[in-house]
Amino acid sequence: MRIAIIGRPNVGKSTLFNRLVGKKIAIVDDIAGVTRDWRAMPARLADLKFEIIDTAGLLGFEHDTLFKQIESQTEDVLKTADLILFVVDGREGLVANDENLVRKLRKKLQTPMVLIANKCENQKTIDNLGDFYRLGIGEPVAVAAEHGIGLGDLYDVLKERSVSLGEDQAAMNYDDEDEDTPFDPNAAPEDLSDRTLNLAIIGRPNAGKSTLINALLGQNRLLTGDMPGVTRDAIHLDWTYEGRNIQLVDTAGMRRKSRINKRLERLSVSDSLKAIRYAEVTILVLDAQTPLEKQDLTIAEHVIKEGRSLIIAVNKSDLMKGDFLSELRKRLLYVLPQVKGIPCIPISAKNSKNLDKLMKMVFAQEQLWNTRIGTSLLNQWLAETISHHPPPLAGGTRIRLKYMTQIKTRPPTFVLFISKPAELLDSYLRYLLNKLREDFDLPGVPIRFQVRKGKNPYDNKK
Ligand SMILES: Nc1nc2c(ncn2[C@@H]2O[C@H](COP(=O)(O)OP(=O)(O)OP(=O)(O)O)[C@@H](O)[C@H]2O)c(=O)[nH]1
Ligand SMILES: [Mg+2]
Repeated sequence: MRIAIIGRPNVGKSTLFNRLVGKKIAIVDDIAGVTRDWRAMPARLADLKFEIIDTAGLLGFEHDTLFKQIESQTEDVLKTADLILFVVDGREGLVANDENLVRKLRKKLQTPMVLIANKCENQKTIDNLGDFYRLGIGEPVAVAAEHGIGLGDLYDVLKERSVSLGEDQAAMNYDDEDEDTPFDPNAAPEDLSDRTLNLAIIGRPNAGKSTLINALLGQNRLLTGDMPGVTRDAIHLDWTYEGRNIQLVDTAGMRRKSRINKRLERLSVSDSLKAIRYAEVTILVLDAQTPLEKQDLTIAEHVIKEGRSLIIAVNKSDLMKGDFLSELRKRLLYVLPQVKGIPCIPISAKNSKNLDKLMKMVFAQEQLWNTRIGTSLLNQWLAETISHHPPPLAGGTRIRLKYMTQIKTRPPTFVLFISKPAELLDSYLRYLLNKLREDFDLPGVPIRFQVRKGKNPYDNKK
């Protein structure tokens, strides 16, 4: 069963959505019009499982340039719903826009509606709900989403509706990731084709992130616009590309911290940061007209620190003339020296240009991110590398690098056992890392190096 939440701005739709999903997914703030793009998530109420859709508040935005887009996208998703929860503000009472909205919806859809009166934490509010019958969509279910009040009554209504829909309660998938088998660096490369790839699209405001996702999906799913800050919530979208399941994540553009003074923008940015943490591959979208500004680098550094795979898409290349790319690639080596070989691809989201190439790169980087290097090969390499370029002396004695092994992938992580970790110079470690990247062909992959004191832990002889 697919259930959509709808209503005027600021009646508490996203709060109800979060309550039913059981997590604080949607950004909630006490001003009208926070939510813009709609989103769907698995939800449950006791034993009832369903999909819940949060939508932007309609009406009251007549002058907003985004409003036409919001309206048409909301309409698209409402057509796919089995049931609509029409939310009103019980405390405020019936207002004209509630009636206008019901009328508008009724003209377009026959979908059954349930009336939800939110913000009913007081008995007095509940006693005054009489007016809402005038909406002609039945008895209001009194709830207070913020406090979890009235969910029992909501359950009864939904249960009844789900029975009348003939719904079988097939469990919706909650994606509980990751088996905890011990890591084996000598195992064969993992087959990734059955995994869902989590791909986050990140960047500064107005770089064209949402436009890019719309182009990939081939539909107008996300709001776009020629002003910064269009996207607010990170939006997860299921997509299949060349047989591969992908979860695309659109994120709010991230500005410099010092420029952010509104609570709402802070919430949006922290949602974007969270999306990066859970992503496997990230596409950093740059605006070709102003590429690699300080903020772009801050975002890229964050991705690298989180160990996510990074690809740079230079967007709006349709506005550029000549070879703007080689200069950019040169600069990239110099401004992000910690990861050599980050792929950098010119695209035009607006004209759907070069997107296949971009996706090819996504899969290639994902594969590299999952690289395993067998232990004996790695130690052979270590011995050779050391003999070509020995580590520096520390206090007159040579530091001995004893053994190296990979302890995980995603990102590739290596442990180096050495006689005196504190004395190994960063510059030598950087040398090893770059050499490893070169010799094992790992361009653009974040690689982690841990240094530990000790002998080869697998060598029991001594
Ligand atoms: N010329 C040109 N314009 C583009 C391209 N991609 C996006 N745009 C325009 O750039 C503006 C911003 O696009 P969005 O997709 O809304 O940008 P965003 O990165 O999602 O922005 P926020 O959600 O505010 O962070 C819109 O006016 C787009 O039409 C492109 O490839 N070429
Ligand atoms: Mg956007």
